[in-house]
Amino acid sequence: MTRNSYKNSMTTDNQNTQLTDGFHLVIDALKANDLDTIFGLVGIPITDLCRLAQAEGLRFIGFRHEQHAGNAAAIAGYMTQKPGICMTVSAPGFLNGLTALANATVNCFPMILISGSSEREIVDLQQGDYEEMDQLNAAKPYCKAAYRINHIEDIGIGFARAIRAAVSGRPGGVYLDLPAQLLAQTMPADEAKKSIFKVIDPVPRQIPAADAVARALDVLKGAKRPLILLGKGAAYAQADKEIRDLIEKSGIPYLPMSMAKGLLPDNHPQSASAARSFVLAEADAVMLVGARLNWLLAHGKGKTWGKDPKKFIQIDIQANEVDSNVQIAAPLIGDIGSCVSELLKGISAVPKPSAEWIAAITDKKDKNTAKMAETLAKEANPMNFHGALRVIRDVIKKNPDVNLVNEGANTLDYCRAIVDMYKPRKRFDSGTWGIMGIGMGYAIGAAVTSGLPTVAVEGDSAFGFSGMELETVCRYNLPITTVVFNNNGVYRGTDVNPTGGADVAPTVFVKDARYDKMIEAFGGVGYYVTTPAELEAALTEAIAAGKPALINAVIDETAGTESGRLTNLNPSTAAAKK
Ligand code: ADP
Ligand code: TPW
Repeated sequence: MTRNSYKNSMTTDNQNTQLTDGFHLVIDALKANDLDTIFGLVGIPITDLCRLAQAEGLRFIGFRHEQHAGNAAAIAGYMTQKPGICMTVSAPGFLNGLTALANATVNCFPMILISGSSEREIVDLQQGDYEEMDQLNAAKPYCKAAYRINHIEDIGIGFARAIRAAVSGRPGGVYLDLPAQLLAQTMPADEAKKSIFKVIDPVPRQIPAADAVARALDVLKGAKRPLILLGKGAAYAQADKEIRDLIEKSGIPYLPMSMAKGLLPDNHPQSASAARSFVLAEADAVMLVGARLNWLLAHGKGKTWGKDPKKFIQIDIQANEVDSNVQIAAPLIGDIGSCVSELLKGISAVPKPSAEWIAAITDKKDKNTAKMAETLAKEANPMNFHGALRVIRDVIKKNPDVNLVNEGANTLDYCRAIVDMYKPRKRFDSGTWGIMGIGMGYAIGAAVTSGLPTVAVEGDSAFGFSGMELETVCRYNLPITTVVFNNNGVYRGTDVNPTGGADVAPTVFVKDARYDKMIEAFGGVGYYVTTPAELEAALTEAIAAGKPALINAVIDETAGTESGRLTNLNPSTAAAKK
């Protein structure tokens, strides 16, 4: 198909029947469901599909590597509750996108990875086709659902299944396999029109059972030291007002997980973030709202959770999440908006948390906040993580609409703790896997979806995973400022090769790398800063300009720790040589 033929591709056959084809119906199915943006990378067999998408008014954002296109789609899905769309070529393109699909599924973000695929007859007999791969079966273990559309008549239904699977219940990644032949198939246009439809109520409300609501309220009534824990499921649910009402009407202190920061502003008086260890250890009843008791919460047991047994209430849409690690006293299964609304009806009967509990938390918060303020106020030279993050905290406070993307080890851990968020769904980070490489993909997805300035705070190692997408940022002239915390290596830049050989140590990079020059190669603005004052000036200017920029922030290469706050997860053995 050539460029000029798109508009006229409704061809006529001998009987003058208008025909349409798979290319058009795929685009029609996306449009019918308001899926207006494709993040992808072209090649056989999807190049014409992507061209057609653009010709038909969809936005096509082309990437340099499929993993980042997939990450952009995933974060778009998280922000909108509509599946983000990623489109790739077969075998290698599909596999590059698969990491993002798996990551989306693990994080409960809705997305659809659509990949073209080669001739099934040849693939199934392993006869050596171009980019041969059994993609459907390769995808299955790593996503929520995987489908292939074999016949043009099924395109409408195929998309409906993919959309529903992605967004209903616990959201996740869906793989949709489109064989090259499908795109070329034709059918009468009038019949085709009837086969495409808008999915009705793709995210149905799931109302919790009354007895489960009563059980949850009973646990709260019996609690002396209650705590609410907000996870990214709570942010995703877009029940912001209900959640705020529940917290404020109950008076219960709350802790946001990383991506739930900003659901209520981090300076809210009931936030217990500055007393995190204290409240986790001391609370006697904990209500989880869209948060799993996985490694990020020490599996709900052990030292983190203190000596005395806790009663957990768990609000989640996924029934078998309950009891994953410890017994849940009151499971509340349904969508968060509905569950919280039901709880609100009975919340006035729940006694307010005791004055002692609130006073103990306030005392701890005040002490920890004062300690942190002291650390942040120190003018370290060379600049360290704290000096740089103090500035980022202040700039974000002045620009609360900014999307903040964050990855790295120390860069992630300190930024999460230091930089306050003021609005929901503004913080996007390494999430459930602690994955590196989401930086530019999430930043592009967030900037394209919201149209708002986006700041990516990146460890230098973390940035390297997706750094080539700076060209994408510049090509689409996106309002993204990337701040690279450059300390010359993975974690730190100080390791030495114990043999004295020419190779540097496994964690070490080129010293004083000029990441700021990379963006200049594509027409963006590069800044090189070595002090908090320079960082503040550069970041303020870059956000106001709303244009692609990269700030190379030189950080003391001795600052930080191995694996950030996860040092203890590195295996060690008594047999290791000292
Ligand atoms: P965090 O990492 O912030 O602790 P998790 O990703 O572990 O959060 O947990 C998110 C949880 O939220 C998942 O168990 C998921 O099933 C749940 N969830 C997602 N969306 C909804 C929703 N709309 N209603 C109820 N639960 C939801
Ligand atoms: C896909 C392992 C965890 S954190 C990290 C790596 C490589 C980089 C830390 O260095 P950085 O940060 O970014 O310079 P900082 O602030 O400490 O200086 N591959 C993948 N995911 C993970 N998590 C890793 C490797 C890792």
